[in-house]
Amino acid sequence: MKKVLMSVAVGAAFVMAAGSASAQTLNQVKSRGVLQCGSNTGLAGFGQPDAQGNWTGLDVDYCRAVAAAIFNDATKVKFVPLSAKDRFTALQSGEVDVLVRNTTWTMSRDTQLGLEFGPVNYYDGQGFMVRKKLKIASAMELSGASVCTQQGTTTELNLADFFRANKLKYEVVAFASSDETIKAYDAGRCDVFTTDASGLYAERLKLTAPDDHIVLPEIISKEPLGAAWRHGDNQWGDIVKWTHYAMVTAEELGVTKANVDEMLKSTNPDVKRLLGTEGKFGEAIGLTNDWAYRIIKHVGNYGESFDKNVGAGSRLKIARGVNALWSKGGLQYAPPIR
Ligand SMILES: N[C@@H](CCC(=O)N[C@@H](CS)C(=O)NCC(=O)O)C(=O)O
Repeated sequence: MKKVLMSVAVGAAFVMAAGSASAQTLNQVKSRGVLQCGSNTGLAGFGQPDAQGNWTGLDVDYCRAVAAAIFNDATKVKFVPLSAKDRFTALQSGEVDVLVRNTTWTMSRDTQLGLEFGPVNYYDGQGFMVRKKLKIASAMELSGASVCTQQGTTTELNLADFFRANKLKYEVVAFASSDETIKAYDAGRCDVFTTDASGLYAERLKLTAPDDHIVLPEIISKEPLGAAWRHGDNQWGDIVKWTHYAMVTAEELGVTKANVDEMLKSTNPDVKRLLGTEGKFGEAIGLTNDWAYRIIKHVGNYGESFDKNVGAGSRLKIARGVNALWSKGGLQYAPPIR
């Protein structure tokens, strides 16, 4: 009996310890009154500021959704632009509360940097872009090419793997920022530009003559892009995770920015649990029970954000593909809210 009580006590202490450590980021964000979100320095569709400093993008919407859930105000976000090399240090040091910056979830990043990775908000893979005039149809024809890429990315590593595995010669021309990389490619300092496929479409828009370039058919890696936060802050992690899942669930249930108020009257139990008209799911993650209502009201569901930022309603016009809902043949799948 004593033994049982002991283990209960140890269990309770553990829960409390985890609870207090975990509430740390949420408390900091609440007392600061603003979420600090690690962002791209400027990648169309994912995260970039306009001339007035208004940020847009799929990653930006994710951060806005977290802010909406906490503050009922999607504008309470400070976007902190981070280069590929600096992004993890900024998160580790506490400069940002969360990193949503087209960042690939890899085992080493997840297990060796004191970080935690969350749901994949965009399933990507690495590709290549070349000038049409080179008349190259496949990456297998790239032997001897010079390749422009960015330091501190998975891109650099995959590039080396691909050329080595296929016994192709190449020369890397690596830069610290995406601007330098794409400018060097545009200026003809390298034959090939490589990054995540989504990034190829986004960066192509910056070229002097975008139509003079083609994206080759090969996708050489898996790039699951998602959010990251500090390891150990589990409650904060729950908020970041469930924000994405709420957006996916809303899409699945047909709850949109436009109809969310109407949906408050829904008798569908799944909709009721999502919007907090039934259950205490928000309180369980340190928020209010209308947390997901706030997300949908201020930001919209996942499909709406995808279409507007990277999909049919955007300049990038990327197909939903593997980022479609699981029920439509894609990989976006949210665990049930119950
Ligand atoms: N997903 C890859 C690549 C991410 C990445 O940093 N891509 C570049 C090229 S598209 C970028 O966004 N650069 C913007 C910057 O450094 O400001 C990773 O996590 O390493």
